[in-house]
Amino acid sequence: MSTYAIGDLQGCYLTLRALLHKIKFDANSDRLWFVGDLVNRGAGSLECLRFVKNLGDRAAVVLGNHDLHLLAIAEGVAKTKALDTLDEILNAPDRDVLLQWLRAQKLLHVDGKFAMVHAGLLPQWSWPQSIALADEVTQVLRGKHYRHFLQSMYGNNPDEWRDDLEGGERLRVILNAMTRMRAITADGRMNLKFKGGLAEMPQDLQPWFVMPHARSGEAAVLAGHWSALGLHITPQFIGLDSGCVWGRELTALRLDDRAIFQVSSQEASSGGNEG
Ligand SMILES: [Mn+2]
Repeated sequence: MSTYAIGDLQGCYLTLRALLHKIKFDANSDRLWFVGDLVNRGAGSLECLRFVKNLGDRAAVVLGNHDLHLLAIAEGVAKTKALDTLDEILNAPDRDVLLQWLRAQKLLHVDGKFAMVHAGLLPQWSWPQSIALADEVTQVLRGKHYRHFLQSMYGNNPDEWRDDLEGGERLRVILNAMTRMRAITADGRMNLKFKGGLAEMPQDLQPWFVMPHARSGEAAVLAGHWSALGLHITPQFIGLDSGCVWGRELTALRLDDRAIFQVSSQEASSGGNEG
């Protein structure tokens, strides 16, 4: 029995099947973690969503920005963007069951030596605080006012954490850090525009995960969301988005021994730009 953490699917169902074949996935005993962005940009978003949902408690999932975007479109509080490939889900006979399941997923998953979040954690947060703040958003998403939350989640401000933030601003900062952040300034402000690789990063920015901190206790943080970073492994941080939807690889990390498995994209070329 093994547990594997898998990078951003973004609808790359054919590549997911190839990766599961490569790791000899045993549906009866193995477990799969997904770093979020199950859907969008790729051609197999509906199949990805159905597959992961059907794993039941053999899967652990955290929400990504594309997953939340899907929920907002489905509720009529956001519009489909030019590159979105979400119509197949929105028109599916089982859409309500799928979307209800998706909305109930967490922002942060913690289990033993690993914690998983789609984008990142702010350096101002203690580890217990990160767990509590992720849960604040989860409870709102699972609660009766979720539609209002999905409507108010868009936007880049405030760009930094304060303990006295309340309401929509408080939830937006938590959500932006956990589902969109890549780079941060030395004084802890999120820069939500930069999407490039480390070599292109402006001098006044740094990756969120190099900030000095003790924020994840004994756990190493697993994240996705940053395809230009690619597979990135340090003792305390592992970035798993290796750009499958952009024609590169889909990655699985076996948590038991940190073995890495990769397959090349099996998708028809999307021809789009990374973003
Ligand atoms: Mn993302």
